[in-house]
Amino acid sequence: LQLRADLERALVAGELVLHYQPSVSLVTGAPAAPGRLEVHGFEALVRWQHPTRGLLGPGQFVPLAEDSGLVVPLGTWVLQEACRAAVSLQRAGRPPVVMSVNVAVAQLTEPGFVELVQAALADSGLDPRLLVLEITESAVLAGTEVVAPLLARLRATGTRIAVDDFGTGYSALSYLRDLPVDVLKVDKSFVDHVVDDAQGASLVEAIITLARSLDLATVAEGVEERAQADWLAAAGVTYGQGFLWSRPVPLVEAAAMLVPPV
Ligand code: G
Ligand code: G
Ligand code: MN
Ligand code: NA
Repeated sequence: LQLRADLERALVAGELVLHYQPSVSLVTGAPAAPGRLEVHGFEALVRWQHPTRGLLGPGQFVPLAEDSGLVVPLGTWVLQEACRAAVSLQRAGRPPVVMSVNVAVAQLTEPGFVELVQAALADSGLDPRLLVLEITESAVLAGTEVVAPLLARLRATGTRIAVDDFGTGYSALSYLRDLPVDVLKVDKSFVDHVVDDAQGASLVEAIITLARSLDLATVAEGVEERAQADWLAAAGVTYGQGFLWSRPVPLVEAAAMLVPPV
């Protein structure tokens, strides 16, 4: 496939870029200054600045990268770049925020991944506690016995672990008890129905109760409407992320969301 060779070249040529989508605190109440978001952190989301096709979203090439194994070097670049970006924000005088990075299962299970994370932290100087590694629920379910010890080793380095797309894996939930994780990212498909649908609301309430009992933070994904945000805040979801607050944006725009240097 042409795109595969293209993607290999793009990695080397520096055509991949990261955009950053903020998550905001839903629990601390006090709104930031008018027009400002109370940013808890950013999720790094990869894009491909293709020479002829324009800016491609991850949906257009991440699945291909997963099929071809290129997701491993791609993911390495994303991890390193996101750590550097987080540190560059701090060096520019911004308050420290959490940086979340999506990790494909092929990356996680590649020998040396834990060391790679440690090196990315050491090389950038990022505080490990500010790095969140997002693993999809389906990846977790695909191999709990392999994944659990890896997550434990990652967590021992000080990073946090989030279960992405939570609720879409139709899991028995028992895996959560055995997994060293910190955050549940409630999938948009649930968030979409909290306001207008009693059963949808019940589902999210159940997830929140579960998260509380396991001492996990929650992030509601894909929040698009104020009414959803209000419902989620009242229900006790910890953080929100979605177009209501911001789309994923380039680093300069992400920096501008944080309190400027004094
Ligand atoms: O940015 P967007 O909403 O189009 O992202 C679509 C999907 O691509 C999401 O599921 C997201 O997790 C995934 N994705 C974005 N960036 C990365 C990345 O750097 N690595 C991996 N493995 N997936 C990513
Ligand atoms: O699967 P993951 O959570 O990593 O993917 C995040 C994806 O969801 C990104 O591609 C991002 O662009 C998209 N996204 C984030 N917020 C919203 C939203 O409010 N609405 C929609 N439709 N997509 C969103
Ligand atoms: Mn994610
Ligand atoms: Na998700």
